[in-house]
Formats: sequence, structure tokens, C-alpha cells
Amino acid sequence: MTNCIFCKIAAKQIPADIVYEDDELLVFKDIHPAAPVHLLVIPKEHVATLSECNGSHAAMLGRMMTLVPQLAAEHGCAVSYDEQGQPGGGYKTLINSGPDGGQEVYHLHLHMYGGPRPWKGQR
Ligand code: DGP
Repeated sequence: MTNCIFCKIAAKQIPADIVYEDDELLVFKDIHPAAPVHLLVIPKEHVATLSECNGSHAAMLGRMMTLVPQLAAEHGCAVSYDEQGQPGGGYKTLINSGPDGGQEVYHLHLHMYGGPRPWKGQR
């Protein structure tokens, strides 16, 4: 997709703070972070929105989601448990889809927000 900003980041035509890359996926820091850790997980292939996904995208979507625990561990926001079994740490994942879903960039992306509270993207 010629005029897609995230395709240009995936093609290394414009810079981004890339924290993970493989053949299929790219992860980089959001330019306007809403939390101490704010990462965007994208497929390198152009897919405009989650609304365009079907069963043929299941493996890619699964890989996007299952990459998150690894990213959380690497960025210090994995869920952990203390000696009393109380959970600590953690993060939020979000996919905005279409105008009513608040999507601004039309290349599928999974937000991952984390870090110590409070932060802007929190409910
Ligand atoms: P959304 O509203 O879900 O479409 O979020 C798009 C996000 O993309 C938004 O949080 C800001 C981020 N973003 C937009 N342009 C760029 C860019 O050129 N570089 C980076 N790193 N992030 C961008």
C-alpha cells in the first residue's frame, strides 16, 4: 500500500523505534505514547482493519496476540504474583477498528499499554 505510514515503517522508508521484528510482524514504539510502555504490533502485510480479517488471518492474529507476553516480559510489565498470590504488573491490549472504534491509521495494529499506574490510556 503506497501511502500507508505503517507500510513505510515496515519497509524502513521512514524511521521508527523498532523493538521486535520477524518475517511476518513488526513491533515499534507509538510516537504519542499514552503509557510508560506503548507498543504497536503490526503485520508487515497491509491489512487495513480488523474488519477485513477472516479465517485466513487467524494464524497472523494469533501470532500478534501471543507475541504480547514476550513483549511484556521484555519491557518490564509482565503479570507476576507475590508470595501471597496477589497479582502485580500488567498491561492493556487494544485494537481500534473504524471511525467509531477510534482508528486513525488504516493498517491493522494492536496497541500494548503498560507500566506503573496512572497513565492516560487507562480506564
Ligand atoms: P489508532 O487510533 O488505533 O489508529 O492509533 C494509531 C497510533 O499510531 C497512534 O497512537 C499514534 C501512532 N502513530 C501514528 N503515526 C505514527 C508514526 O509515524 N510512527 C509511530 N511510531 N507511531 C505513529
